[in-house]
Amino acid sequence: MKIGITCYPTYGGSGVVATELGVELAKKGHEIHFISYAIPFRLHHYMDNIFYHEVETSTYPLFEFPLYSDALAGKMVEVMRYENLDLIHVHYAIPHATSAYMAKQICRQHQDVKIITTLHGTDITLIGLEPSYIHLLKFGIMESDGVTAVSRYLKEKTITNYAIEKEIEVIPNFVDTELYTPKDTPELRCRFAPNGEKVLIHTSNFRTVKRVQDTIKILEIVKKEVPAKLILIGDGPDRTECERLARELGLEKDVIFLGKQDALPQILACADLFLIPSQSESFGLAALEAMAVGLPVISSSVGGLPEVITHNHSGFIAEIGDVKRMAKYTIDLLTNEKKYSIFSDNARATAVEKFSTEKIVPHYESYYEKVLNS
Ligand code: GMT
Repeated sequence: MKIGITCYPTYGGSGVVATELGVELAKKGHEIHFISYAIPFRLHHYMDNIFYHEVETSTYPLFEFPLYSDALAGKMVEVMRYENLDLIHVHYAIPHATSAYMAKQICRQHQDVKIITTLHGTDITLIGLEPSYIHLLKFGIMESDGVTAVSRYLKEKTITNYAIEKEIEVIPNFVDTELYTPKDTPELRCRFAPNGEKVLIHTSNFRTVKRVQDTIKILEIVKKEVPAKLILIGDGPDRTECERLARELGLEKDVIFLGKQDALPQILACADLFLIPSQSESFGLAALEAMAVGLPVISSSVGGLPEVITHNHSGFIAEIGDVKRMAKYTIDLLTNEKKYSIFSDNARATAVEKFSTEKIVPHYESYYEKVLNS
């Protein structure tokens, strides 16, 4: 198939999923055309059936705001026509689904390019509900030839929030379980925890919805019983506040801010436990990547997280903001070697058996076939 993929290319789960899906589909022989404003940040390797088409917006002074969705639609038209695409798969509905709709209409006399929209999270739970976007979001979904959601939770939210009567296929996110694999990395671990401390870890874009401050509050409680360090990977609006909180609690030596990192699989592999105390999370790809390297997860009970983490099996789930309980679960796992090892094995097994690339990518392929034949 000739497949166009549009996503946000920056740090974020939807861009990761879109990029890794494109690369996996290319490995299977499909021709992939990424259409975005920058090269997706996880698109590292050259393959001769992967192409990148950059969307350029005009800087004409009359346009106080860049006309991105129009420029994107224009680029989609070019790629649809000249590369003869079978379908365009857009990740994150706003504004990608409506741009794709516009491009499809422009090309419709000569070709019938199918549009598939994957809903990822805040496109449905937050931004799409804003009055400026709600009508466009609903239209974009209704006019897509196929719609997928990354969790059952997100599918239900879409149906209830927007009163949409549309078939939505749930295709969960996936992880490369060969890249994200348990590894013994004593040297790296020693740099973070030189005195044999336990290592907690969290990765995110440091937006308020992630409640990163809670991870620091959890460390504060855990440290009273177990010597521990906390690694924070990523960057974003709440980082400064997190750094301030770590200083205020006297934990500046124990909370290690690494910023954005490419070596995520290696760094994850030298930790003991992953924390994800989010306010809202449609799936929690970051937790899945951690589980793949064998880290049990302590999470909040929101959104799609319980579809990824099984309470008392691959981790523990607590109410949003209940840092005391999350800390208690953390201490429980860190002080019980046998239990820890069972949870770690369960976490890895869940990633391999339910969410591996090999399990999920064929699901997308068969969904594409279904939409193309419909
Ligand atoms: O929805 C967002 O704000 C951003 C989006 C992203 O691009 O990272 O995150 C969502 O998509 C991820 C990939 O499907 C999911 O793993 C995240 O849970 C989801 N984030 C939220 O629901 C807050």
